[in-house]
Amino acid sequence: MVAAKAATGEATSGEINSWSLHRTSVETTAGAEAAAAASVTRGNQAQDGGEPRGNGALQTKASRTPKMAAPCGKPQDGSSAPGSVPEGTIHLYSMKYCPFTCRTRVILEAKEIKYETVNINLLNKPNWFFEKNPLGLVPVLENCQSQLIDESPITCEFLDKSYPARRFLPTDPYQKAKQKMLLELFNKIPWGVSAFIRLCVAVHSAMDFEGKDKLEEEFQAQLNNFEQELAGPKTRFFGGDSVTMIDYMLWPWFTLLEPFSLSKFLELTPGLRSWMQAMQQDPAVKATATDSKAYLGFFQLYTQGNLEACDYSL
Ligand SMILES: N[C@@H](CCC(=O)N[C@@H](CS)C(=O)NCC(=O)O)C(=O)O
Repeated sequence: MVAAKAATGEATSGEINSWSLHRTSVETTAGAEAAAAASVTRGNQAQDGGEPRGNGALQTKASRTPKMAAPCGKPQDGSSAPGSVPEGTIHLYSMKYCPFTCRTRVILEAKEIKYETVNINLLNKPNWFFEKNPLGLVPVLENCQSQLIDESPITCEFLDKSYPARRFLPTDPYQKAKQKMLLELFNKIPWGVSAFIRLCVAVHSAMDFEGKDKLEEEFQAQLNNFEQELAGPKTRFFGGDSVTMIDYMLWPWFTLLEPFSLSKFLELTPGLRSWMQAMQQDPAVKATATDSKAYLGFFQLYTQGNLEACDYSL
């Protein structure tokens, strides 16, 4: 029904603008363009009481129970920015499946901060989002003073300092430096951050390709390095015997092992395995967990450039 409506071209010119932005970064297909229109139509439908989706759909998170609501009056459509941030809350510009955003979300949850999620369709970004972050990347935080903070580790440190009731970054300068060094290591190593995702996909999807054995060896070696980080001090978590910032910074990538069927690589790293089990018990981790099936559903659409991807299972 939605696609049929989209095919009739009922989108407004503002909505079409945001498609043009999309065209600069992602190759579209006719199917994907129809999907773009579908997402726009759904945004309009949301204003009439349907479920708000990406491109500015506001999701209020006032407690641990997720709840869809429109704190600024009504859900936003693809072309208009959400209203100003009410006092006592904070906006998180997000994409459900983004591991960087997961870092920020898990800290918001762990600190029980009241926040509102603004879902951004990263394959069909609204113009106004570039005013929040000229790079067009999520996560971005916006507080009620209209201060904008991006880059996931910076958003997390900002939250840690602004809401100090429960601190996750060590106050001891050396311990803090150690956490930052470990994060840098993670960012730099071949499987760090987005390379990690590419590697997951390569190992998962290609049955056989040149260099696969070497890739798997490298992957295992890097996991072993992180195993040593735990084995050396014999602690349960990377920063000691309770969860700290570095655990939350690394966690989102480890959650990808299951959807990409890479958990077998943990057979040789018992420390990492028990770290993962301990992390899975953490209430903030539980509150932000994404179902493996949903992740793969999103990923399949995303890699096809399907503009519905970021809305998958929202
Ligand atoms: N270094 C940034 C990376 C953020 C990032 O790459 N986010 C991705 C989503 S997972 C994004 O916004 N991509 C949109 C794009 O590349 O256009 C951080 O740590 O926050």
